[in-house]
Amino acid sequence: MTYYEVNFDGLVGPTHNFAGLSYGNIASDKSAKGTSSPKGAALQGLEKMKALSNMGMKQGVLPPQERPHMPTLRGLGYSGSDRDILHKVAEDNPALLAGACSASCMWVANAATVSPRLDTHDGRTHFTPANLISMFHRSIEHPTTGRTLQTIFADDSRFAHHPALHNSPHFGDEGAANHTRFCSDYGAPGVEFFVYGVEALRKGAPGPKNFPARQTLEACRAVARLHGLSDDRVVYAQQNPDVIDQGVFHNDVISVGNGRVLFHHEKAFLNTGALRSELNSKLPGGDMIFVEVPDNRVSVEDAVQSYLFNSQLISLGGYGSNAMTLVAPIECQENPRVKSYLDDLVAQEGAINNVQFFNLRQSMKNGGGPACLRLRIVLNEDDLNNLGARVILDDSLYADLKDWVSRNYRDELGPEDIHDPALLYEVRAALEELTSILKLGKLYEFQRA
Ligand code: SUG
Repeated sequence: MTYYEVNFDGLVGPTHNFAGLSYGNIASDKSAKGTSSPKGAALQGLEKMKALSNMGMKQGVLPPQERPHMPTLRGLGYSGSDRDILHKVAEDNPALLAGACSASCMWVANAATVSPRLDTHDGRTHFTPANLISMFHRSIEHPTTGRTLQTIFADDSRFAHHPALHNSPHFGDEGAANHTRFCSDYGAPGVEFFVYGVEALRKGAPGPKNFPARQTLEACRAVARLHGLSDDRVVYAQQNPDVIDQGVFHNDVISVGNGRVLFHHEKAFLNTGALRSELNSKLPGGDMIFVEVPDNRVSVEDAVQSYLFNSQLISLGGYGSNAMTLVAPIECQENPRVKSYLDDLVAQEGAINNVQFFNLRQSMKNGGGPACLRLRIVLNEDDLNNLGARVILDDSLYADLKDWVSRNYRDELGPEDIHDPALLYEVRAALEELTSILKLGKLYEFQRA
């Protein structure tokens, strides 16, 4: 049976805005209080999905969440009508309202960690939604994320769903942004690679000094245990704390992997030599290929500015052909040092022999590049035929979603606009329609009330 790596992209939600909510994420900080374009953002994301689908990739879509999130505000003690609550929170604590309004669930690389059945103890594909405990606005995502994944991957003979890890900073988990699976074929057992920022329960363990380490070793180990991965096919590696302090808040800002290839910056990890030999010794059926980008060609600053490593690394024409394509943000084409490095990389005709640039500026302004927008899930034909919703992109779904965005999204959203109760009603009407386009049933709390 053929297995595919399916990219599920987060559909950008109607409240996409620039609130400067993520400490340690330089782009989010720089864009704070600017005016966003929710419609532009959603269409940019859809164009990337369509382009990948046209390239022959299997492409899925994950729905946005209800924002502002009224259950969060009610849970924090606000009461009355939705309109009263929004008015009161805007007056009391605009930062809280901004957190409850963020469309951050679009970055589905942080939605969950997924281990394909080829790697797990019970032959099912396992999902653990990320608790995203480091940032308030993201910590409210996981209950809906879990429900969404359970709705789509509903067949419990194929799929196993775990709740998010403990709500404690010691178990800070940011999902697939810090997890990569290497394999010699998507349908063969692989080695799962977990990258953490700090070992939280060990006093004096190395970690960043300025910005938060969002992922802990304890969280990585817990996910591996829950998914039933065997120790001889898991590798844990620590991110270099210095790069976290330079704005690398997730490992997918400094490295990306696919198949047997790890494309990474020279300074990405704390102990590169050790992780290389461990990956090589644990990868079933083959050797790894490391493509290391030297600091004297692309500095960490350039990597963070251009999001070179937040590219998707994809195998066109299925796994096996060595030709991999890098799906990169347009900022990489505009940065002369990154562009020159990429020109040389492609000219070498090594593991990565093609680069395609995409305009995702709306997402990029909040620190979300091509790889942040996608969650990779290895599925076979039977899995694809047994999904619980209409989420695989084809021409007709693309047309429906484009039409839905064009009719329901605002062209612009300024910092004050999120105080407008009309936005909540627009979002709900849009999501109601979306659940019927995607055949998701009553996914959202407001539909169940
Ligand atoms: O968690 N930005 C997101 C970006 C996530 C990127 N994901 C990956 N690297 N996989 C974050 O920092 C900014 C929202 C704001 O400032 O309005 C934000 O949440």
